[in-house]
Amino acid sequence: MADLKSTFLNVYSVLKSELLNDPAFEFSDDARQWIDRMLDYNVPGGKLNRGLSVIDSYKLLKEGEALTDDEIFLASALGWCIEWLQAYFLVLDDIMDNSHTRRGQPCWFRVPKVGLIAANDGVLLRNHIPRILKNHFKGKPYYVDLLDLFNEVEFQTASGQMIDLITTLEGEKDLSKYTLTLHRRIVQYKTAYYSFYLPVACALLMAGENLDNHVDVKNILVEMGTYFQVQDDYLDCFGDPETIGKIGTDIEDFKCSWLVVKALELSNEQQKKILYEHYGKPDPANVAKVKALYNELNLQGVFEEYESQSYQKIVNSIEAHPSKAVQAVLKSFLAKIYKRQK
Ligand code: GPP
Ligand code: MG
Ligand code: MG
Ligand code: MG
Repeated sequence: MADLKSTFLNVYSVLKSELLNDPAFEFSDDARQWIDRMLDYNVPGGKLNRGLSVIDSYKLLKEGEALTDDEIFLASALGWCIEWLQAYFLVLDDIMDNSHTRRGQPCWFRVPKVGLIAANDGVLLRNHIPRILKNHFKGKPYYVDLLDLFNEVEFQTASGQMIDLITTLEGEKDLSKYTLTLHRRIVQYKTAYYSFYLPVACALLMAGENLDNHVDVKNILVEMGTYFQVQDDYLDCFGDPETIGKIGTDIEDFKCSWLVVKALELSNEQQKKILYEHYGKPDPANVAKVKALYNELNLQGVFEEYESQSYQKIVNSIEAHPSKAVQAVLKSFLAKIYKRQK
């Protein structure tokens, strides 16, 4: 049997071809080609961690029982719905963050002749999700719960994204409001729900579980998602752009990044002055000043300390969970991101 990733990629081709032949729209050749290229450019090129986690989690919840081909297909389709959601968020996030590259290529809106058509492509990507769900899950007892889950998580993400964006508004740039509490709130909503809770929640629904009975699992996953976004903030400045496939813009964008929050916490008055003067300006010279201060404050060391503490804390909460199968799901997810470089 082919390995999991190639099975997963085959399902992408099936789902794409269904969307390209959607009877609800009369495709011209141009339209079909546009969607085809837009999907290939934005959907399958990432690490696929979120999508693959649905299949992994479902397997672990089944505790060693062999999955049928149908179950593998369905878990993969749900995984792809999350990858579609992620593609939709990233296409729009890159416009909002004025980013340059993503997954080692220009951001979609920067591709010649795409520009702000990318905004509509984002809307289309988002609308593909309920179409995939309708095609493959309509008769299932958990269909309504799936729709509700995707809607809730999208709402949470857009709300987190809004806080992320309005804190950076021109004229209201105020570093004194950047605290760990604000940071936590932003990342919990903009990242943790869709990246961590959603894949496991999809697997739980497929396994016939009621999500109301798994609030403890949700809390652990939100903790993991917070840790993941701290890594993302760290890599934005200290990661290798070749490896992470994107060039950081958090300093220029005046983002409430974990790094600036820590820097504010650790700075003396004179160092704070440097931050107030240079943070959130587009000029590379200003960015360099901020980065030099981050080095002076040894933020790499501070991050490493955070990373091991946070990891240990999450492992402890996982091990306190009564179900061994759920523990395995959570541990497998955590192992995928611990000390990641991309
Ligand atoms: C990641 O933030 C958050 C998202 C991708 C959610 C976007 C939500 C929308 C409703 C558009 P980030 O900007 O730090 O991610 P990256 O570093 O990958 O650009
Ligand atoms: Mg962003
Ligand atoms: Mg961004
Ligand atoms: Mg980032």
